[in-house]
Amino acid sequence: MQEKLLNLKEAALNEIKDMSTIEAVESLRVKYLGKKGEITSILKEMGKLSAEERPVMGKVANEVREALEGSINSKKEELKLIEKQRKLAEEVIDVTMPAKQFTVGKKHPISQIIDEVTDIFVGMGFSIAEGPEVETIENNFDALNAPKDHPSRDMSDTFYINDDLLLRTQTSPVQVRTMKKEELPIKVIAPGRCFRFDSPDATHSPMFHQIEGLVVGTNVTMAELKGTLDMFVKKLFGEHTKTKFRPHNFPFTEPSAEVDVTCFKCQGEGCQMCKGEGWIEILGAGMVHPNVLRNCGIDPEKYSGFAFGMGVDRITMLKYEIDDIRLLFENDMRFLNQF
Ligand code: 2NL
Repeated sequence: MQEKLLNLKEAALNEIKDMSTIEAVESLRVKYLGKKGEITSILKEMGKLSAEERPVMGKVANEVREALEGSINSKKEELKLIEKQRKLAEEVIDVTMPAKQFTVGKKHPISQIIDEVTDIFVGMGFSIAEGPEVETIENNFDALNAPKDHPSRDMSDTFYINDDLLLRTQTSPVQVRTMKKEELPIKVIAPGRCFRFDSPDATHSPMFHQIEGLVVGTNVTMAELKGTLDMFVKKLFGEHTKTKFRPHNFPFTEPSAEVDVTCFKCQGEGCQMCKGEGWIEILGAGMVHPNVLRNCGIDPEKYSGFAFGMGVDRITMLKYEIDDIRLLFENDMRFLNQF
């Protein structure tokens, strides 16, 4: 029996020596020392031995078991260490490797123009006002003196949400909110997105951008409107730029005007950009209609105001000579990277 044990020990130790995986060592442990293992089954036969033989055999058996366990454990440790070193060698980080190139984005041309225009007005003491894109019919049409049968109110021109709400068709409701809420004097500009039920083509987009301005206080005059816009276009298009006011009609201003500037490409000579006119229309403006002031809780006998509005997309297209508004909203990086 003792010889059997010692032979098993020799065999097991030999096997362990050449093992290269933890799994193999573990199955060897089960094979010899497990519940149904070879050494375990020998030990079970110890009951058959005489009282003198038993302690001797017991001692040998324990020594064999301890030797095997020791050898198994140290082999496992050795294999774990090898595995760890292999991983460390494999996962080494090359700190000299060049970093991944990443590209920095840039401002969309429309955002560039919005920032440029708002900066000019902030420089003249205006603050920036913002409001929701989903507006009430009251703020978008009623307060602005739009006649009940005005074509812009039509279902086919405006995105209605329900009987009270719509997607704002201009940024004027932002100024309406300002007049209803804030103390006078008011001097704000409102840049933002607007929506009209238009089929997209080279000059129309159902989503577009506007910047409107509003000044309300005591003795605000048309001369100040002209002076403000004159200064603005000189800052935006250059010192030599001149303005021309042409009579127009808006429901929310009286009197109203469309404002042209001398072509910033030909300085008024006439070119392709201005279609030979020498002038380019860029703004609408006027004195705030007394009804609008009244609708917003301001007494038109005591106070007056001027307002103006411009299409940001149109100005962007003029400045960068873009001939199709849809290009501004397709977000093709090959296009946008040019500005
Ligand atoms: C244009 C013309 C304009 C206004 C907008 C305005 C706002 C209030 C009261 C009175 Cl709260 N007027 N805005 C006035 C005149 C013209 O825009 O061609 N926009 C692209």
